[in-house]
Amino acid sequence: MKKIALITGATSGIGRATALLLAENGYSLILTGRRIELLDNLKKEIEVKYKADVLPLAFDIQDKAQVDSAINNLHERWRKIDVLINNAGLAAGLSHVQDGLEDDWERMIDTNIKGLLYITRRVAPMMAERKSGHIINIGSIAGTEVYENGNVYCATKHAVDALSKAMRVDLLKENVKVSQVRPGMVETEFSLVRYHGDEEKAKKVYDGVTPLFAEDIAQTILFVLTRPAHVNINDIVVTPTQQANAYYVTRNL
Ligand code: NDP
Ligand code: 8X3
Repeated sequence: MKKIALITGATSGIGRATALLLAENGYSLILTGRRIELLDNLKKEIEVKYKADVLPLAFDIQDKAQVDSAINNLHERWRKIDVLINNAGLAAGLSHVQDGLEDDWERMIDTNIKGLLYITRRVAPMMAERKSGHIINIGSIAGTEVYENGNVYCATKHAVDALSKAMRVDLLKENVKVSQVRPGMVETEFSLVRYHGDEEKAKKVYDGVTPLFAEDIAQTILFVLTRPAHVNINDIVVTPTQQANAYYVTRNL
């Protein structure tokens, strides 16, 4: 039987690229995000290209009731989730803490921390019961570094780092692997969302740099997933060659 992977935030960027790569590698997929038309288009693309089964589930991960209904109503054939990729997330705004927008803070905290927890709370018990599973959390280099104006986003990714470590301990006896993949700069919709749709500012982030592409992180996720049963990659950090860490980027300008 094909393995089932649930990927949150599959409508764009890293989640979308991972969906395509896992489909190519024989997985059946539960794909989530809020933009249902993008999920439906991706389902069609995957079915045509890879003949893989796809279940699109549109819901807002910030809303516990929506998460509940999506997971509790899963048909029996989709309940044996082998892989959970906690990818949905965002940065909103870049400003000093004294100038920050509370709505942005709440969206980041509710999505990156609480949303990740809501999904995990519902999927991890099914894995624990079967004594099998693999959870991959998408953290960030901002999960161990703090840069000016990044305050709350960095805090949410520090939380993902802590939760990844905690989940690995708590699920140890259940034979559920927990890994964290922590990217640096990846060109996706990330910067457009961070700058509230300002395309010019978003483009500038990648000026003079060859950034990572979503497919690079998808390949990393596939590597983490395909280690032998006795091997777990706890944590993996990936940056563009032109980025050393959150502070140092060299640009060809
Ligand atoms: P994108 O903006 O391209 O994708 C984000 C995805 O998250 C979308 O599919 C979006 O779907 C989903 N999402 C956001 N909010 C919600 C919500 N409330 N409910 C459900 N789904 C939601 O960005 P990336 O692919 O770059 O981001 C993926 C992850 O990678 C994030 O956790 C991000 O923090 C992390 N990351 C990104 C880096 C980068 O430089 N790009 C670097 C390090 C980490 P929809 O809008 O349809 O709901
Ligand atoms: C995204 C990378 O450096 O913008 O998590 O925080 S960074």
